[in-house]
Amino acid sequence: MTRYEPKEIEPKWQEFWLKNKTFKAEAKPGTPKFYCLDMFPYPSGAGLHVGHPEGYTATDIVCRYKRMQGFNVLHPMGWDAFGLPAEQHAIQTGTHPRDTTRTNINTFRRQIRALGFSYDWDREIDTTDPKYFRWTQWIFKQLFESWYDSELQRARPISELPLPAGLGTDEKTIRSYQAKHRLAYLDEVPVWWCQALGTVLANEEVIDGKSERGNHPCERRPLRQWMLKITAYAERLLQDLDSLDWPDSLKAMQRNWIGKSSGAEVKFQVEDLNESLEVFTTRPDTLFGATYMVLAPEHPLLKKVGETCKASVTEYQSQAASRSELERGIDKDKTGVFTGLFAVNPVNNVRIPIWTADYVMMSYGTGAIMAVPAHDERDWAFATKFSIPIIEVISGGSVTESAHGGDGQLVNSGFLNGLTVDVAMEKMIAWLQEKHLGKARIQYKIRDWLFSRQRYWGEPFPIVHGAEGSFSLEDSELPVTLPEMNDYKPTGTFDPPLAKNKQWIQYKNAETLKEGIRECNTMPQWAGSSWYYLRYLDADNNMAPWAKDLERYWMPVDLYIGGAEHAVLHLLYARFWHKVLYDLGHVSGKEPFQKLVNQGLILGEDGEKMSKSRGNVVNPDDVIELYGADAMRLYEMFMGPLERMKPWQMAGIEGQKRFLQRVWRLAAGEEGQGPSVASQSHPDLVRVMHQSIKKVSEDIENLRFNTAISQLMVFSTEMDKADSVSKECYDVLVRLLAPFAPHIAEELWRYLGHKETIAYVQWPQYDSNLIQETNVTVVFQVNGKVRGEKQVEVGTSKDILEKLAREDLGVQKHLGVLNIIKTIVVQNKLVNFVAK
Ligand code: ANZ
Repeated sequence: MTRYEPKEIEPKWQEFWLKNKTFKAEAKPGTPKFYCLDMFPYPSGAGLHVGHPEGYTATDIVCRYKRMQGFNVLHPMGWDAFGLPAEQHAIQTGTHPRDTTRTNINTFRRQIRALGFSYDWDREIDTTDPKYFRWTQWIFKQLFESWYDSELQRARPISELPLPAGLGTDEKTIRSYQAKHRLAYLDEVPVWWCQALGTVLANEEVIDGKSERGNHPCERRPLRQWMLKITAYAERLLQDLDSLDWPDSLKAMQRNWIGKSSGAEVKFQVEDLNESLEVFTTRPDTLFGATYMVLAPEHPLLKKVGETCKASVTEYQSQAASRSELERGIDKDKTGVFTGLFAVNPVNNVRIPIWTADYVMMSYGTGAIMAVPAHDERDWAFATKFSIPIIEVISGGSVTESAHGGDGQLVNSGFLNGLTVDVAMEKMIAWLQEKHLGKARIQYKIRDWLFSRQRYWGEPFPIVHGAEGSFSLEDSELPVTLPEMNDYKPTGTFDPPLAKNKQWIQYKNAETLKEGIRECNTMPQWAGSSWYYLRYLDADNNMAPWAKDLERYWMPVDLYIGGAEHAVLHLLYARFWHKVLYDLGHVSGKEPFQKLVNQGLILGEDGEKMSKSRGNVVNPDDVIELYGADAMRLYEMFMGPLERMKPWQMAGIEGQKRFLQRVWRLAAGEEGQGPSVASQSHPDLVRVMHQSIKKVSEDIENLRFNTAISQLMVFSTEMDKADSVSKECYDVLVRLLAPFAPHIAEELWRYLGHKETIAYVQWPQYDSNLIQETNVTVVFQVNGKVRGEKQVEVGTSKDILEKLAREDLGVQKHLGVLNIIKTIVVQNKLVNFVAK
């Protein structure tokens, strides 16, 4: 072959790697490991787009580099393949979601392989494969069979849950007590019901009261759902963030989502009813300023509202039900109605009215607040609108004009008067605690994870509902597979599609004689992706989800790259499951992903987000056809810093192709005769070579691929220009290029006379003595402005530098008639004349 023909060499090497299992990874105790993970794709019908290979190329470069550095690298790929589109396609066409999914996976696999990534394909996983989801069900079982011991701060087997004295000993009673404590539990919760999709959606799947997918209206309905007790892990999920090498912005998003607030719980007595009302407040110091209370419209106490106010309260409740919490939270125009009830402020026995208003959410704190209009903006707006008294208790603002949320001294506050906010806070909590009227409380915003979906195409739950309560199936009964159905449509009722299969839902075990009705919901798509990184460790294991020694060897993930859209949910869910597995002794570390990086979005040529409707989607197949996979890989990395958002420009790939052609001509020769080798390179070229090794290595370590590629360009240009180039120089160039453009590198490695794959050839080392430049450019300035420059030998003396500067024509012109009052000389850098 004489010319550079990516179409010939790329498929050839891809086949070679596959056939020889070049990238097969095996645990080698004693050898340093590197586990590098990509966020696995959802294999959509549209196929790969150029955004996918961005992250995959980045990890691939690091993996190939690490292998050449002697690391034992694990680099797997798989498919996050459950999800709505395949099911909707099935509803429309009758094609089984399994078939659609298989077709899509085949397309994705072909496209990914065409980019030459160094995956260990023997570890490929598919979340919809019963061999995989058997273990997703097994993990669900672990959650179901555990409770959280808040004293020991860890999950424990449900059999170890202490039962209260006098509970009774029959199975049904015990099961019903345990049910409330399991990490996976059933609860009647207000959920988002979407009539059009025929399913319940999670909070995060509903935006402004509309489904994220399809933009259909949704409403709040109480429904029995599987919940996972992620709230029990809130503090650990928060604390352990500190130990992770993740972007600060991402950690901040997780912290926000967890939303920790410290404050107090305060008990108010409700007049005429033999009941107390508890509130959560972050400002117990302002208790003397509480002039009314607010119940969320869903608060149970509203059932006790008297006849006079009943009608208006009920009407207000139904109005609030149609609004999302987000909307309710940000609405400036406060609404609400008086309940007719009064409470007594425990600090001064003042009688205050109880209202209901939708700016208070049932899902947070206790669903009720003490309102302090002088110091809380929302309360101020509300009190002003409904003419409720505003009592200042912190000095320093003017509360007739707006709420004063800042610092100050306590006033109008009895035993707190004169104190600062911080001190008053502590003193009030102590006072409440002593009088048994309240106590310090930490509150988190994070909610338990709504874990069931009314869909067909998801993992069935390994759960049966029997006469004595719900129980999980034996490990030997897993996987619970999906029954064949010819109708995937939602039932239109709250029943999931699986409930239509009357035969499947009947469960009876001939051996144990246990019987009941199978759980008909399926798991959300998050389930499979919450632990896939563990299955890669031991993808074919039929006895266990993974072998423990393999987990100990490979985990944690050393580098995880994926899209920023997964900053919160996926990463939080996976961390949560990992911690549960850690508590139960199934994994050895507390956190799954040590270092995480988000790649930036690749935009269309028009600078807009790529989308089918805009018609600006670039298909990798087309790019590879025109320029080859190596050029595409280089281009995606050359576009700009990995984390940055950047527009695609087809013209940019041309440049990469030309660069590769130059390298080809150098190492393969114009006629394919091989490189022209001299016994020694010119010292200048040797220096560039060592500089390149250093720069490219450091840049890869820091994921600065764009500048690494620039350096490779500089190096190849210098080789091109040089009269004599040694064999070593060619060898180094090709090795440095190998992680970025592996196909051409393998091919050229043969031209350079080597027989083995370049994948495991040692990464070149640089000699720091040879990096030093012998010449430097020194700049000459007049009053700080550069007026000239000169190449001089490194270490040229100050005297000579000053002399050279004075001789410089540019300097002379700008000095003119001025008098030099000071001369500053910095060796190897500059000469500056200060002149008047
Ligand atoms: C009295 C008070 C006085 C408050 C004051 C604030 C300022 P974060 O930081 O979000 O935790 N609150 C409590 N539960 C609520 C609910 N379910 N819905 C809406 N608001 C609720 O805020 C906690 C504060 O938000 C609490 O402290 C409470 O108002 C309100 F000068 O109590 B505060």
